[in-house]
Amino acid sequence: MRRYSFLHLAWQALRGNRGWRPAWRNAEPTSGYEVVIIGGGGHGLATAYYLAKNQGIRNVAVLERGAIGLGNSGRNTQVVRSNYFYPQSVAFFDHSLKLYEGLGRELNLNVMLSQRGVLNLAHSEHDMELQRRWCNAIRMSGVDSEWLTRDAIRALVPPLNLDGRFPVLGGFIQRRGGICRHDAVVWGYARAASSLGVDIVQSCEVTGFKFANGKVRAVATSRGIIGADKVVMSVAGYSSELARLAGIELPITTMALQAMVTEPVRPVLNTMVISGLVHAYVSQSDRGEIVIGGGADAYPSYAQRGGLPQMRDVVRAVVELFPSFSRLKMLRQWAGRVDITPDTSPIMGVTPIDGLFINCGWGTGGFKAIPAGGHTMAHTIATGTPHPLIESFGLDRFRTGALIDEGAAAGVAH
Ligand code: FAD
Ligand code: PYC
Repeated sequence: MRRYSFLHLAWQALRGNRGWRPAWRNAEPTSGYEVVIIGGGGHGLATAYYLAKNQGIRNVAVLERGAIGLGNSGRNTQVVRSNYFYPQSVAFFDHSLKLYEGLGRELNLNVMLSQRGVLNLAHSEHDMELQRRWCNAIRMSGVDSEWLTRDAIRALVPPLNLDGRFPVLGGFIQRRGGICRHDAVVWGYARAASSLGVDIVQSCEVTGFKFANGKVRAVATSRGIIGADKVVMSVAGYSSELARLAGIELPITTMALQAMVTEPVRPVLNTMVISGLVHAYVSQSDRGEIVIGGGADAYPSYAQRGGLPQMRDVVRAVVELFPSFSRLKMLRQWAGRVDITPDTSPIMGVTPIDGLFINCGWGTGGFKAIPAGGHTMAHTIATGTPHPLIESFGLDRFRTGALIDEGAAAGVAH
């Protein structure tokens, strides 16, 4: 991999930028691999990278049915944070945030991490009570979280209307939380994995599995049969459909989650603000656009577009909270298919089939988990034993009942 550096940038500029090489190899599939990863989103690519780098397993293919990063990993609103409720979740997501903090250097690509803080608003005494408990729970797990008074919030977020239909009584902030450029994360992992020998195979859809003696042997794809000692499913909203081809029923519901951006304006908002009551959140992108999102559309769907009622509700809530934003023109709206579990926590680890692993159930919040998801899944695949940080997130919890109900901390409603 040619390292990106200031000198290299200057040299390319002098040559009229004609010397850039593709950042990763667009590989042709071979007849077989030690590990096949299905899904070229952030999780699949990060898993490939850590398999190659940390576990020394380089005979790996990432099979992507379209182009890498065009699923949810390229459609999210880029929020990173580790302010979950239960200790297992805080430990996992803070591991991810710490990896994000060093990711630009690790991948030699600027992932534009901006730790501008993630602020949750409390609109009633009930909200205040629950959010204080949540804020304390995060602190008791050893992660930063800070209670803010109304006045502190007023100073931090000048355009926020604290006295409107949804009065703001207080809130809590994770100052290490923020925004990170989603495409750069995908491209960075793809480039680094490819340089370590991983084959990234695009336009290659997995359509079935081949098993022998209870063990996975190969995957059937739109480009033929590809052998594999181990296979990982990292396909987000398609997880239940793909797992069904392997005879596994997943407790996943797929829904559309949408987001939108306004025209760019000068800097007015330097914090990511989220309101669980009205199910809406906003941040300002580096380009100046106001990025707006809310909860998932309230019905199962595989359509990669959102419905008008949800869009209308989210915009209505945002202009109540930020009246000046009502003057902005909306530029774009889009949606992704999100994979939602009953307890709003991910599913990571082994499956009942020898050699078949799973990474899914990220719902509305798996972008922030990409580094830790890849890191812990690589360990799990290499050793056959779940990494300690993901032991509680196994598929078997839906049989044992040991659920980790992160519904309230999942960021947006679903
Ligand atoms: P994806 O990126 O979706 O990748 C899965 C890939 O699998 C896709 O590229 C797909 O084409 C491929 N695939 C599917 N089936 C097959 C097959 N049969 N064969 C081969 N390939 C296949 N999370 C946050 O943490 N913060 C946020 O602010 C945030 N905001 C969001 C906003 C929106 C609008 C959306 C939609 C999601 C948001 N998320 C957020 C969630 C986050 O984007 C996802 O949880 C995360 O990107 C999932 O990554 P992934 O790699 O598992 O899935
Ligand atoms: O998981 O933090 C999150 C999130 C914010 C917006 C969408 N998901």
